Amino acid sequence: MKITLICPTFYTPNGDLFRPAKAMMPPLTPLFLAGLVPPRHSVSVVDEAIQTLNFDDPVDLVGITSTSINIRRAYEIADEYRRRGVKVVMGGIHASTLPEEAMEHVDAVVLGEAEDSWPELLDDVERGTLRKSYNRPARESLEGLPFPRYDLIAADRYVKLPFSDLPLLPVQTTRGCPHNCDFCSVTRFWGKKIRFRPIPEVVAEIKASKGRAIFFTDDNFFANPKRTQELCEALEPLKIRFMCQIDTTARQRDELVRATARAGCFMAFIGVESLDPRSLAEFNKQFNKPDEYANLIGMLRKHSIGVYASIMFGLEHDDSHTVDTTVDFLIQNKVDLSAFFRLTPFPGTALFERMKERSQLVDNQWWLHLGTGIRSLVKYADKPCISDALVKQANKRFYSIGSIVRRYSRRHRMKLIPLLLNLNSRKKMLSSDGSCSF
Ligand code: B12
Ligand code: SF4
Repeated sequence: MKITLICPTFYTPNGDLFRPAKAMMPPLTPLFLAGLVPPRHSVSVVDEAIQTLNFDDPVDLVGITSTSINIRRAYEIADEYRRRGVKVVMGGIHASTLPEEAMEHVDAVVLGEAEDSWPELLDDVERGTLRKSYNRPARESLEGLPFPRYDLIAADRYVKLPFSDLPLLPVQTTRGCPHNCDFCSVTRFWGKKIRFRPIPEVVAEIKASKGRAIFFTDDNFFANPKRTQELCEALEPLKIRFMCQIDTTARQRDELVRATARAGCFMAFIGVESLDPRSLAEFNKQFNKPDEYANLIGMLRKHSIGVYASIMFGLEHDDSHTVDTTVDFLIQNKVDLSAFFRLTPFPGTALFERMKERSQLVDNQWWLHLGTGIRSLVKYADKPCISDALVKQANKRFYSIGSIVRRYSRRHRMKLIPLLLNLNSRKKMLSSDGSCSF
């Protein structure tokens, strides 16, 4: 069979499809699913953000991965292939959360983790016995997962960092997160219990990829300090540079941060979310302690690890003053990069249920209407929610030339990388009028 695996792009608030000249990183999901396809089939991968889909290319089966951000586009693609008589299947976090909705657009939905159901589905397609849905239990052990097919990426369409011939490559070493922040889909989907891939397999995968720049997609790279320490020791000889995602409790882990830096970490993505304890309480993220953010940032800088802060605006008490206080803090503390998001109630999360119950959703199916004029996804009884305007305000200040210069920290081990990434973010921000990136 000829199989095409697609990661759809998404609609920006301005109604355009997101299509950067170059993307930061190839999507892991289709590469990983391609790795699970038996060699008797031929398989290709399309990252629609940087590649154009040709619906006329002959194909027997199309597999689409979905999030709530790209689902509108995902359904359009599915509808178009089915109109042409091609079988289409879908999986991923959105289709798993709302399988009935997805079934309207595809021949089969794969719920949850697909290590066992995807090969089963492929056999069924060959036999002509495709079912409407597949839902095999998640594997307890992550031993023996196939390596993602990094050979299938259009490498020249991604930003290259100066120290690597290949783009930043996504690698997953764990699944699950022990926390349960109420806006996040992770714990519900992957579970609270962390499952680990064997370290030798992670090392072998990185070696086989030939990548020197890695993004560890684990939700929480520090979730199990002992294991992270071991992983870092095993990574050190590979001489890679990597980014990872950690939570703010890293402030208590100086030794681990040191080991992570030695292993090659140059940037940590951190779910800071807010400086306001009221927001953190609403998000069920009280383990974030705003009083200790500065220490954490200082500690990471001491070890030459850059900070990429993720911030969210749009709760009822957020206003333009909140943005100013937050951006002042980020500039004063020389935070290297920030992603500002509008409050987004993803279906299946506690946040979504709460806002729905309080009639605070602008649209109960906002994901189907992204890019059709919706600016903020939530509303409040006595005032409009201005999250989109707050995001714009934050982007404009944080990515102003003055701010970039003030934040530029010579102690950073990769010196030029934060500067390049800032200029890239500034370019993106200017071309999108500072709006949220989805
Ligand atoms: C790494 C990551 C990123 C990276 C992307 C890296 C990359 N290029 O690969 C970056 C940092 C760029 C990113 C950005 C964003 N992300 Co993100 N990201 C993740 C993260 C941590 C891991 C994704 C991953 O690689 N998983 C590994 C793969 C193998 O797992 P998987 O996709 O779930 O696939 C498995 C199954 O779902 C299934 N499957 C999936 N698709 C299909 C398709 C078929 C046909 C089949 C058979 C099976 C199948 O099979 C796979 C194997 O079991 C997830 C959280 C998580 N743990 O999943 C969030 C997550 C996907 N991101 C999320 C969000 C919201 C975003 C952003 C909008 C920013 C934000 N607000 O946080 C942006 C949007 C980017 C975009 N263009 O869409 C949300 C999505 C929520 C939702 N309901 O849609 C998640 C779930 C995190 C969360 N907070 O809840 N992200
Ligand atoms: S936001 Fe981060 S820390 Fe919170 S549940 Fe999601 S992955 Fe875990």
